[in-house]
Amino acid sequence: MFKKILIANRGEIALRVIRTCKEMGIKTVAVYSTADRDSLHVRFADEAVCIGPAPSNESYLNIPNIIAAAEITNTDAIHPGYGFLAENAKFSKICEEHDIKFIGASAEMINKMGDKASARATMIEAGVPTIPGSDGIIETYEECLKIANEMGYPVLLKATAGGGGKGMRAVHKEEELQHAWESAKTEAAAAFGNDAMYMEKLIENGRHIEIQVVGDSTGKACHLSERDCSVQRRHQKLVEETPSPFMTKELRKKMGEAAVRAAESIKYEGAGTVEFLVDEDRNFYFMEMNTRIQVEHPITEQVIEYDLVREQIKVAAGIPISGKDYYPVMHAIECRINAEDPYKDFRPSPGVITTLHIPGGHGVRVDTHVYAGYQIPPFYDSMIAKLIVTAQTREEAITKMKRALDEFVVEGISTTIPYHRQLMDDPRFVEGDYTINFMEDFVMDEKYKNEGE
Ligand code: MV4
Repeated sequence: MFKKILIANRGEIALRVIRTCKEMGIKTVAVYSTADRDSLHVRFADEAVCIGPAPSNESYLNIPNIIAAAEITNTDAIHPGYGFLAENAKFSKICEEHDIKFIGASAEMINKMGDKASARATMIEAGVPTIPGSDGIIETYEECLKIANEMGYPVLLKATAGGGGKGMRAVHKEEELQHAWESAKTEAAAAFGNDAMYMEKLIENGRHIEIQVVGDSTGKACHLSERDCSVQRRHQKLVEETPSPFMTKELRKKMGEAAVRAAESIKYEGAGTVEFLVDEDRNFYFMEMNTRIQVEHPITEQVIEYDLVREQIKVAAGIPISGKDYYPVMHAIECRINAEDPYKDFRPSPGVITTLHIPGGHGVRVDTHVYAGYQIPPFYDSMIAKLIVTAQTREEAITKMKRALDEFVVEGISTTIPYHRQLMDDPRFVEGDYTINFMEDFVMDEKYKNEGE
């Protein structure tokens, strides 16, 4: 087993990894930017190394400085958390070259899954259902037009380097195609330096349901059931839950098997997530595979009694998984508490947290790095806490979430707490009747505002 792990991240996920390392008797090294000098991950780790100034490019994305920090501290392994370098093939490779175990996917795996057309081709090969579409990259507009007419509208143009919606255009009729083709290519070129496009049939009113998988160095994989992440806004997830209210026993079995097939076909090692789009008739299609621990991983941990970070570390150390699949025995919901003003188009609201009360009690878990007096730096993402509740049923979980949201006090900045209060009262959410389009006609109601605001 590793003696010392460096956590190449900040915020709640850095703390999350440090906690499991402590429980496993593994020493930890935190790295931090000058903006994070007073962060909890710096205080809770056994050692801490400053890796640069506030901008991520010069600190949390600064590969030479992170490798230097690992070398001077005699680190055996690096945990990248999520975001930053978690799915950076170059970083994964450089770690291996320095004899530091990267607790994540290999460079080859990251490249294969990071290129969306290549990931799709790999899944077709493995027999995992994919959305009908073009046979790989489309070279010219003439070819694009031909494929669209053969397939029939509506279609969706996707950038192969994309993900998270960038370089993606829905096209409902031929007249819109050329403009969509050109603007998607321009956007992809600017965002990724790669304007290669492919095409799929547009699936309307879908749900985003993902399956957690874990694979080991023997080539074996298992699944840990699903998370429903359909409640999102502009590709930012706001709430996740498991089980999905749309799930059936049969669908879970089929999706779980497909996800395991996906992971085993590429000999996936570590924790990963296979994202599916599920249509109104419960057909499911592979969308993307994430080769990292995800923000929403705690809801899975809560309903199956499992520590995903511990499992990531064990697999990275060469310990095989048990091989059995896991099915939820509880219901869990996560609300992302962001420093954003939901009444002002979710505009970021950095600043100092003057007063803080974190909810607690039975079935309540809060993963956070903030404290009263904490200054939220404007440089990084706006998530300040994850509020996770666990109960026997979905109904009880919603009741518990309302109670926990009412206990949650954050003063000095605006947060998404009022949004979550309104969501927990929303008839469509309460009925479990939501798709990825749910937020399009959601309007904030003043009555959920914090008192005194
Ligand atoms: C789709 C789709 C509909 N049809 N593909 C969004 C980003 C990337 N993960 C793929 N995405 C989508 N692909 C086809 N053929 C709809 C989306 C999509 C979406 C998917 C999951 C969660 C939220 C979404 C919001 C808008 C569009």
